[in-house]
Amino acid sequence: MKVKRIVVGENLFAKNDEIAEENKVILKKHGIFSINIMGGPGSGKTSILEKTVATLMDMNIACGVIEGDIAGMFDSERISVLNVPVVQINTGGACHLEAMMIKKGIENLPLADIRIMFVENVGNLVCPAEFKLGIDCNITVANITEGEEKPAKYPLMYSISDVVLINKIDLMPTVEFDVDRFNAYLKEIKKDIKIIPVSAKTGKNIEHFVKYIVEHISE
Ligand SMILES: Nc1nc2c(ncn2[C@@H]2O[C@H](COP(=O)(O)OP(=O)(O)OP(=O)(O)O)[C@@H](O)[C@H]2O)c(=O)[nH]1
Ligand SMILES: [Mg+2]
Repeated sequence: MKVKRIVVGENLFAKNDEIAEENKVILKKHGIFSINIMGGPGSGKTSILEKTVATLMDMNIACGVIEGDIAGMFDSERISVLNVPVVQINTGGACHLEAMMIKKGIENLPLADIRIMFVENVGNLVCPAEFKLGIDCNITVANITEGEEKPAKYPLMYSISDVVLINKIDLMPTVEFDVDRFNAYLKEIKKDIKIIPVSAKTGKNIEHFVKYIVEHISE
């Protein structure tokens, strides 16, 4: 008998890519610039988002946020304090967001009222990079307590990122972190990647990230 072969992974990614394209079309139609924030658990994604969204709101640039977590409402509750529309997606076990989840998030945001849509992906340096979402800009949040070799160990996430934020630089005096080595590993993976060292705690250099976003809104 003839054996039928089904490659599940390929089908899964093809369907995901199709929905990602639909997301892109919907966001473009509404003139929304979208940003996918990835990074390891606890790297400071929500903390950076809090500072960045607050600054953008002060500039009268309306934001919406999709929060991705395996479980819990912790991050969406933190963001909702800023008075911006926020949707919490609980993946129920999946270690990443997929295009269909973003589609559902988009359906629950007031698209006519927002200019920038942030997505905080599930804290993970691997899987989020494998699933296209239909988002304009990928950000990886690294932090100095993770060690400087992480770009070399998790190259995919860094290779698909437009910007890397090196967070927690306020801890520099107490943590051993060789910035030059980190940057060198990163540049090996992606020569033209933008690197911004920040501290979400003190707010240092968050304005550089905001500037990058504002410059890209109209593109
Ligand atoms: N010292 C210092 N601590 C920070 C900084 N940014 C975040 N933190 C702390 O790091 C911890 C994790 O921060 P979160 O913003 O929740 O990190 P996250 O990446 O959103 O975490 P998950 O969503 O769980 O993956 C919290 O205790 C923050 O207060 C920083 O710039 N400096
Ligand atoms: Mg978070």
